[in-house]
Amino acid sequence: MSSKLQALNEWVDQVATQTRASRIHWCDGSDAENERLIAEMLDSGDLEKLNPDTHPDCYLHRSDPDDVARVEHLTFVCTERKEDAGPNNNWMAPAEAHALMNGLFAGCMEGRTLYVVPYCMGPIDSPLSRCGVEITDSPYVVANMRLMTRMGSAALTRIERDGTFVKGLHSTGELDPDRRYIMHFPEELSIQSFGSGYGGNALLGKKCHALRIASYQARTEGWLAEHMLIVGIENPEGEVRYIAGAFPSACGKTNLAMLIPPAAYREAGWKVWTVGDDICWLHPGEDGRLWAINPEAGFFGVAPGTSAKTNPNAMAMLDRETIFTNVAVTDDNQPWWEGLDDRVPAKDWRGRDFDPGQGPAAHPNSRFTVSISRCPSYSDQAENPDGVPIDAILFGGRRATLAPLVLEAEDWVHGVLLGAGMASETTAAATGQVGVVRRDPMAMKPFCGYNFGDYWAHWLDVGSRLTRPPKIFQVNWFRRDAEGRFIWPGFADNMRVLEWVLGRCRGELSARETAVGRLPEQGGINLAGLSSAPDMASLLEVDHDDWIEELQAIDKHLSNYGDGVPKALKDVLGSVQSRIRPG
Ligand code: SAT
Ligand code: MN
Repeated sequence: MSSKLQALNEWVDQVATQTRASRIHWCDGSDAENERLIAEMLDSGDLEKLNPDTHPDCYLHRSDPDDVARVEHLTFVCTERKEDAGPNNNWMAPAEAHALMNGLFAGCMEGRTLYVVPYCMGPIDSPLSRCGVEITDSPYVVANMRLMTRMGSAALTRIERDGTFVKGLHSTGELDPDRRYIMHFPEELSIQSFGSGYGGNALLGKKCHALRIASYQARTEGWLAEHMLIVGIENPEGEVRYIAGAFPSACGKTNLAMLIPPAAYREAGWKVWTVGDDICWLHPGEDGRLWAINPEAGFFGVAPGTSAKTNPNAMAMLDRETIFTNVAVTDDNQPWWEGLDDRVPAKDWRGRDFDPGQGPAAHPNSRFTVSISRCPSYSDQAENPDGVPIDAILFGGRRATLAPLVLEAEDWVHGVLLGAGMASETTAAATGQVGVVRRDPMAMKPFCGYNFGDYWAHWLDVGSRLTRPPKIFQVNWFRRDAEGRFIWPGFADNMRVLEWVLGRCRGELSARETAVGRLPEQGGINLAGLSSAPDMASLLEVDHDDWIEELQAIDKHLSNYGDGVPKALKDVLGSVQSRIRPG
């Protein structure tokens, strides 16, 4: 097979020659193709079948133990000018990066099949969608891309029509951490990834295309590619309003995206609809609003902590047609992870007999891959080619102190400052130390394909073109008390904060003005039905001394990004600083 697009055929031929691939397979995305691939992976040991009675069509993949998370220190943005990549990215000159990658890819597919994976990010018929082709030698990547994107013949037809696509070249190589690189060439709309089979490093449609390359492309085309969930909230009158929310990896985006409201809300008629859990492309519409699509078609969610209590919708979709990566298994071969229930697993994520002395049974970054259409709260608007209109944007982090439960920005520019100043404790989604507070602007620190200074200027530019911009809020579900316990119950109860947010958007609720932004009035957050009232005074406190330090730290952080940082952002910071007094 080949395509009607000459440029695509030539690229595939060139890669096949370079990598000396033994076979070429053009993926059509069909069930028959998937079944064949799964059978091959069961044979090769890439996959194990899970209990077919409890989990039909579910499989377990065990990664190389050194290949279980994104590798930010080996991820590069290769622009001609170093300033264009910015201090937020590792940079390498394109010529140097190409020379390095050419050396790694030479002959790397000898004896292997080269899969050509055409995919579309976003609904196939949406003008907001963009396509790519991933060449990979990993059947695991093919099976995951089939769940995570619109993959196969329909995407290829669109690519042939568009005449353009993002080129992604991937090989697992030898899975040697010393021969591992994830390279982005935004000016060429191309990605090259070698030496890892892990999600964010290898499923190139996700972070590599839909965030790093797309954010760069979005800047030139006047839209935003963001690390955000998209959720629709239906009120008792049947009106649905949409919220987009940026949170760093492993901070509960998936749980929030498929939240089931607390009983008191459900009884009153509130519903939550899932549009996306990780990535959001935002386009200014002709009506002056911001319209969002989810470029993905599936979830690559964190397994540990997912349970009937924290995310019942996820549990309902994970019992069939799911690929699990690095989870543990019970003695009757069901997938298991910490926080699921009180069973004791038989084998850990590495396939060893479970021994609590050797650490957690499931890897802390173990994942499930499942089609979004299996989600019980899947929104009927998720396939709308126009996207959904966004009323509110949330910027959230994981912060034990300082950041209140919710804080509303005064306007778009102040909201962009809240996003730019975001900080969060690190998680297991990336290799490195866990639990250290780091600045993670718009939760895009690992994913913005260009200089943050230019990125914030672009945010301001997009805002200036909106006559009905969404309101922007900062949220923090993770505040802790003196004993280190979470103060806010989180999960389903985050609905209470969303209700306040939407009440503000509709202009129905008043707010308390503070030096750093608008907070709920006393009693403003609906606590009906909670068995014990959380300490709202602590959750909504604004400690001036802490904030003075925080604003100084934000000032310093902004100045790391040089001359491109918009003056308007520094002016708002200055005006917040001038309002706040010690004590
Ligand atoms: O980077 S992944 O897509 O593998 C997951 C994440 O970190 O959000
Ligand atoms: Mn993510």
